[in-house]
Amino acid sequence: MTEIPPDHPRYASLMARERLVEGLRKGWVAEAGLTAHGRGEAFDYLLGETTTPPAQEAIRAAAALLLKAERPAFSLNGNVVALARQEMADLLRVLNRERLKLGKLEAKAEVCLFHRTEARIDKLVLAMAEVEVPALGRNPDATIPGLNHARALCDSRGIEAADVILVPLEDGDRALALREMGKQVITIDLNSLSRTAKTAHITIVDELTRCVPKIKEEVKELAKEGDKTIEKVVDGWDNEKNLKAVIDFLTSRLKALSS
Ligand code: PTJ
Repeated sequence: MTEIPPDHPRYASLMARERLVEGLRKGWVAEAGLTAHGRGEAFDYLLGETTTPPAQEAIRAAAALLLKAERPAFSLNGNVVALARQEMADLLRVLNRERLKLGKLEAKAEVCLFHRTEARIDKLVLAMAEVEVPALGRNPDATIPGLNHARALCDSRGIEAADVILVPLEDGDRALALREMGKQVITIDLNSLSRTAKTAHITIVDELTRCVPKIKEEVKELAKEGDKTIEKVVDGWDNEKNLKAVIDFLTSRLKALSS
């Protein structure tokens, strides 16, 4: 890994790149994952590399839906594991602790890849085991209808059984296929114009590593506030309105910068 000085003004961004390049070397990240990251970075730059007010609302809605769900699942790909496996593990632990208190089933984690190879699945399941998450994905026994074989494979105890699925950095096709299976899809995608962003029930337009700890904090907060608030947040959610608010934020920011 290239040594990045912590006082470099772009330290966080450069470290994220290093984690992905390292992930590619380890066989976690698909080659296309680097391009996907570059696209995300560009949108983050335009948004000011900050969690915008509409993103904060989406984070709260996502936390509420993850608490309300009967059988939530997290879908993990190469980029997500390389960038944020510890953050995802922490979120899963806190969510499951709160769900247990509510008498609900635990959320599952599953490695599910777009550019699927068995070698990558094995390495990513192992990478999650290192942060104490027993991720599914090694023995798929179900498929996501409407997708070609390899990228459709999933586990009947995880993604197939889930009513709510958190799929960060997802491809539009698969997000749609999951929605058509009747699932409520929560995504994290810096591109508010993407098909995934428009397809999901809740789109968090924020950077993955920045927003996952915030989802965790909202899970804790909402669990304290209780069922009524959770219901109210879920029922009041309007994804289209929120995506428009993100675009308004971006437009105002660019206008302010150009004047
Ligand atoms: O590991 P695999 O084989 O499952 O493949 C994973 C990738 C990401 C390569 C695959 O799902 C893919 O091609 O995704 P897309 O269609 O490029 O979509 C990824 C989306 O995530 C893009 O819209 C990016 O803008 C966005 N994105 C990239 N990095 C981040 C991000 N959003 C939030 N945080 C990021 N760090």
